[in-house]
Amino acid sequence: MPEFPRNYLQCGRFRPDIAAAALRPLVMGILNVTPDSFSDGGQFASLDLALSHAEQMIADGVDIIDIGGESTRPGAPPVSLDDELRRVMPVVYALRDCGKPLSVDTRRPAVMREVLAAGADMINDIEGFRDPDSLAAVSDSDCAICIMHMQGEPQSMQTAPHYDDLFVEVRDFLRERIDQALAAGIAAERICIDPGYGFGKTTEHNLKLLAWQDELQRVLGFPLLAGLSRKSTIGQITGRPVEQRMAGSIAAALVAADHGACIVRVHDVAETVDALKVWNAARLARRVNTV
Ligand code: 7PJ
Repeated sequence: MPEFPRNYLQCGRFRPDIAAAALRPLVMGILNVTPDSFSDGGQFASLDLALSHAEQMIADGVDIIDIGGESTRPGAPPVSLDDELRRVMPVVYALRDCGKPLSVDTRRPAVMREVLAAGADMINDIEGFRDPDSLAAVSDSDCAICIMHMQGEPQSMQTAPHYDDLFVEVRDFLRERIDQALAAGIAAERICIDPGYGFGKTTEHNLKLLAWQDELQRVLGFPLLAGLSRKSTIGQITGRPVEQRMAGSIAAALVAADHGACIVRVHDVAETVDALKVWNAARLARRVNTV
């Protein structure tokens, strides 16, 4: 078990436990806010859909809700600042008292500031807070931050990912961003890290990183978040389209848990929570040799 700055993650109004040997990883549920239609009817429909999805995730045992208003899938078209705010803000306002920490998946400092003012508890930035203004946007709050590694840009990152030394490059990038965050006054207990599965990585890169994940977490000393749910690596291994990747994604979440992940980011909350409960019960029994 790695040594973390604290046995909890400081996450805005919440302090979820991490790093206790008896715990399963926290489950972060992905709440994608669907693009607004131009009519008001469409806007309300997409908000309603997002809220009922969130309610279902809460009933299913989600630990953190990750709200995203910008698709960062490889090749996805860019979303304007106004559109991102229009998608995300109503969801943050509607869910702020839902009892679960709210994370927002965004790369824009302006969005970070708005959602934190509205009560968000965590900022999940796939760029690892490389925008010079992004650390300033989060430093005055006590939100958690997830620092993710990405090679290249979403538009082109999957074209020909290449590393001279995968582990060293991901580790050094994360270490540099952690140091910048600490220098900006962000307390260590607010930080978690993410190898960024699928972000400028082939299936082989992803599988190697997954195998090295515990080592990455141990040498950097910060809790690790793993996001493999429905990604193309699952598709490549199983031969399944994105709508049929649940079983593969659950298997990936269990492997990530086995390799020490403190948080898993998933679409299928109920199924992943059940799978992790079984994994955890079996794992804990394995430690007890007196029965
Ligand atoms: C991730 C993410 C991930 C973190 C996305 C998708 C693409 N944030 N946002 N880690 N992936 N921290 O879900 O397929 O892996 S968007």
